[in-house]
Amino acid sequence: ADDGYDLWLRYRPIEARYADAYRTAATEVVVQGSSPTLLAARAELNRGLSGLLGAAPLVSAAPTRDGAVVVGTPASSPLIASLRLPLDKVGPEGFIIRSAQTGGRRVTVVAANSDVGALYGAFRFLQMIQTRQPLERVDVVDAPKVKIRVLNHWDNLDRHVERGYSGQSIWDWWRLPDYKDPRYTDYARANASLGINGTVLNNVNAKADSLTEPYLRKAAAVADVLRPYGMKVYLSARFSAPIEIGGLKTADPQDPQVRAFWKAKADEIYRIIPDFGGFLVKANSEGQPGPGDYKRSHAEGANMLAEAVAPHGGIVMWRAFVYSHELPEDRIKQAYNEFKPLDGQFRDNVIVQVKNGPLDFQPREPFSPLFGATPKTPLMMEFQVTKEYLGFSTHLVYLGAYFEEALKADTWQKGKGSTVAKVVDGRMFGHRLTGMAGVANIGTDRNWAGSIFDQANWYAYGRLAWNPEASSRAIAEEWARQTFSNDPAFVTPVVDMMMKSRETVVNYMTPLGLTHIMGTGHHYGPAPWVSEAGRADWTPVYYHRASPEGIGFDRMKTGSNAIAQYAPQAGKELAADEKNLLWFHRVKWDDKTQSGRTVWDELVVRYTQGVQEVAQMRRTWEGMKPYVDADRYEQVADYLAIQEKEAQWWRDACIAYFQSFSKRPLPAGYAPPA
Ligand code: GCW
Repeated sequence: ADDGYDLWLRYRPIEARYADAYRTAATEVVVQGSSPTLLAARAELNRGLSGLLGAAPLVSAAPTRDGAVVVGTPASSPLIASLRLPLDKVGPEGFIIRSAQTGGRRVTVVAANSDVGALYGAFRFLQMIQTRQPLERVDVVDAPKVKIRVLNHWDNLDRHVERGYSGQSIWDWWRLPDYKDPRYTDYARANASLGINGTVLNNVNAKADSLTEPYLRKAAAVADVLRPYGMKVYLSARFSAPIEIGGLKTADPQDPQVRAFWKAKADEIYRIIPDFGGFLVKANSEGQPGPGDYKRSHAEGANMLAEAVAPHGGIVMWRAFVYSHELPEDRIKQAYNEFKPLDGQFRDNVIVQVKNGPLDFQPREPFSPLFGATPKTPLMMEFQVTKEYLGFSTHLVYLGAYFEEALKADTWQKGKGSTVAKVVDGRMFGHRLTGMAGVANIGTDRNWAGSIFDQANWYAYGRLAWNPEASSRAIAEEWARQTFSNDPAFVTPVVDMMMKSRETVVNYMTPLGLTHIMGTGHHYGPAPWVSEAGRADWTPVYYHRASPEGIGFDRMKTGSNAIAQYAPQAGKELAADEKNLLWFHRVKWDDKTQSGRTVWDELVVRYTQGVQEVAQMRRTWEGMKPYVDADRYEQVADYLAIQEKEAQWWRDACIAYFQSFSKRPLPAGYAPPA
């Protein structure tokens, strides 16, 4: 059955009418060098070309004919060294793919400065065939613009995945380290095909156990599988580990014994995993321990860990997702308030990891005001690939469009064009330590991600981590071609559908800047009426503030003044954008929106539009039946049916609830179905 296991690395035979051209262009695989990474490149080319071209390619030590594909580095390959390619342009992980002549033969060279760069190039070469690009005169020069490109698994040691909608954790801790599930290799291949170069194996809500020797040995076994594919292993560290597994009475970062614990722990980790990447830490957030428990700052906490890993070349990714309900403050202001004053206090191997928005991965949020506000502290982007607040894995929502919106946002912190992407890739303040994290949507489901279209979100995350200025439309197209079909009759409508799907989910869940009105705890369906959720900042009514007078959260000067955390021009633009209306403003039901309709009418229209758009997605998909195998076609079709039913649920529930305040009729033509 075609269950989606192969992701975008399907390598199915290409159409007969193109096959000959590609057979001529890729006759022979010549990988010069024998490191595990280069052997992985050779194996991938073998696998890919065998599938695509219908027969295994010749594998030779040196080119013997036209159409040879020569892969390697100047160090591994005398041939590549002799070509004098401009490899100084592509850094340690980039590559050049170029048509060349050597010994009177026409070849395609895949060259890099490192073996991993060559592997990335091999994947790109296969992708060019998968997407039917011409191979006659190839000249691709590419390199990642961001250094740390990591997945964050919110995977617990008992294999439950927090906010995971695709089965259990793929990390089979019980059978590790002795049994290495072959799936780890496929995971590494998929990530390497995108250039993802690291992974945090365990949940940020971490258990100290993950830092004990048995678990380190298990993590080391995973690292062994991932290493040839250029991926490093990182671990989430529980800040109170010195107490839980170190036998100490405190985890105070100023305590010499605590510092000694972390130093010794880091030394131990690097003995077991010599290329360990470093720690990810969630501290003083949602009940997690942290330096604040000892009246120490986030910088003091982060620096202690950073000092411990520094001698080994490790880093600390310290999350800025902090908030506490004890503060009387607007929750969305807290991260900025805590971290902005710490700018300049972090060690140089610390990078602060910031969610795209100041709240929590909502269908739409303005960008976090921390981006651009810390010239002395590198910030990495944290995107959520798993769709916690966007319909889990049954709703079709292409997040590439979401990620692109966040990356393109202009912070105005150094004048016009100071985009979030420029903060993330380090150009804005000249930072060399740069990064992007994606909270993984990966699990034990055969299709990895819970649905076929959720594979596109993993894919888009990886491509944007490589190049934060890439076009999400181009990425969607690449993915659709590799995953399904190159037929324009398929590609065009499906890419259009993917690109619109983000705005669609905003329409049927949280239009006009509404936010956090999902069911408390699970975050799936609508529950704007919940007024008691244990704490105010988890309560939908706290966010929408609907009343007989109006709706929305005043975050302007007259209210919480969160708007003042942005550069003035950015604040102006955000506040004027109707997409953020109820996020920044409290308005009356009869206030006019840009369409000329009242706020109430506009809400009804948007919710309805969301449902109609899902119905349209279903029709589009029905037209795709001829291009898709039955298994994958049916699953997508069934999920879209769920999505339509639930979009209707969102619409009806939210309109009925908000109408109990607005007391206004539905606009003409917008009555719910009988
Ligand atoms: O989105 C919220 C989730 C929590 C998560 C937290 C975080 C890992 O509801 O499940 O915890 O964010 O990002 O730390």
